[in-house]
Amino acid sequence: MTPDGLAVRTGAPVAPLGRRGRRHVDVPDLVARARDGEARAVARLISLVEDASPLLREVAAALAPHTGRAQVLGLTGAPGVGKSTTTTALVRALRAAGRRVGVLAVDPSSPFSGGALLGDRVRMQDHAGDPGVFIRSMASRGHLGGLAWATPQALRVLDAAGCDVVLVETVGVGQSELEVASLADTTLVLVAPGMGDGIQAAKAGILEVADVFVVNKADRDGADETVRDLRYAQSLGGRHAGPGAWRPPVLRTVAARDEGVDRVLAEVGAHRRWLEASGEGARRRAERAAREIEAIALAGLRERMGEVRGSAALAALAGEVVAGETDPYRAADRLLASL
Ligand SMILES: Nc1nc2c(ncn2[C@@H]2O[C@H](COP(=O)(O)OP(=O)(O)OP(=O)(O)O)[C@@H](O)[C@H]2O)c(=O)[nH]1
Ligand SMILES: [Mg+2]
Repeated sequence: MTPDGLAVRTGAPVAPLGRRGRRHVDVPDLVARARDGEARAVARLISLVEDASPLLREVAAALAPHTGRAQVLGLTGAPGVGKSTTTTALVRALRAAGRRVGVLAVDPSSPFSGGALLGDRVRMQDHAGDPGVFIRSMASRGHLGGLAWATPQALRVLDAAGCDVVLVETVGVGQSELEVASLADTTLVLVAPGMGDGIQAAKAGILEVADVFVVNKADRDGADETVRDLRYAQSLGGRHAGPGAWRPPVLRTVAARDEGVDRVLAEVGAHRRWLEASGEGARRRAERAAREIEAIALAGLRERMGEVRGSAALAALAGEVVAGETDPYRAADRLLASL
């Protein structure tokens, strides 16, 4: 694997992180090569996202006409539940069906892990040398916008590169993981026997984001109980209860042996058809774009606020507040208006 976390079709070594920003980048050429499916160009573009490069504005403009085609599948679940194993099995099945596949492994909890870490655990050697697979792990590298900002932009790169399906693996079931999961067209929530029952799942909020439940490690004791718990928790209501609503199926897999994976893909297909028929698909895409705009705008605001800190303008306003000439709300309004 290269330092870019890219498994396939690597050519010359990629520059270390610190030097990347200083190299000349020909954006139109890079985008054209990515669209031709050149793995190194795809990797470079995603690195620009990770580094929050100022070139992203140009990249986004160049990518825009070529996006909107990829189907995004989110995989989330507790550490060790089998997300990477399932991802690998799904990639294998999708490749067998002739689909081009992208994999993004994101770790919202460790912004400084510097990529590579998670992707390593996807059994990438299985797909090494396959030009129809892009695998990339991603961290936000401490960028102020975080992964809510970075993930959709990386998705656009993979989308424009011709991926039919992009799998997004996140670690854990915390708030930021749920946020990333909610970017997906279809979200798979993985659970394993003995790793928390359906009630815990309900508490963690994963019932709300799941479109398909996968009880992995079904070769272990307790799988039946886990399935039952999830079904019980579902029966208590939630967003899936109404008429015409999608009712998330609860499936069993043994990802380590590729068992049950075809069924998962069949349900993903059924969910996709439901998304189209119900209009929910269009709603999700609009919601995703809205969040993306919001995240970019917020990151811009934060950046400008950072410049404000310690500035003469802020000092002057602080002086007025101390002197009782204005109140902090009005001062904040004036500050915002000046940004
Ligand atoms: N018995 C059994 N073990 C499995 C199965 N699927 C995965 N495992 C094992 O469970 C362990 C964790 O699998 P991963 O795929 O790395 O799990 P993960 O959810 O990606 O883990 P993190 O990325 O660390 O959160 C590995 O040792 C796998 O071999 C399964 O169906 N049955
Ligand atoms: Mg993993």
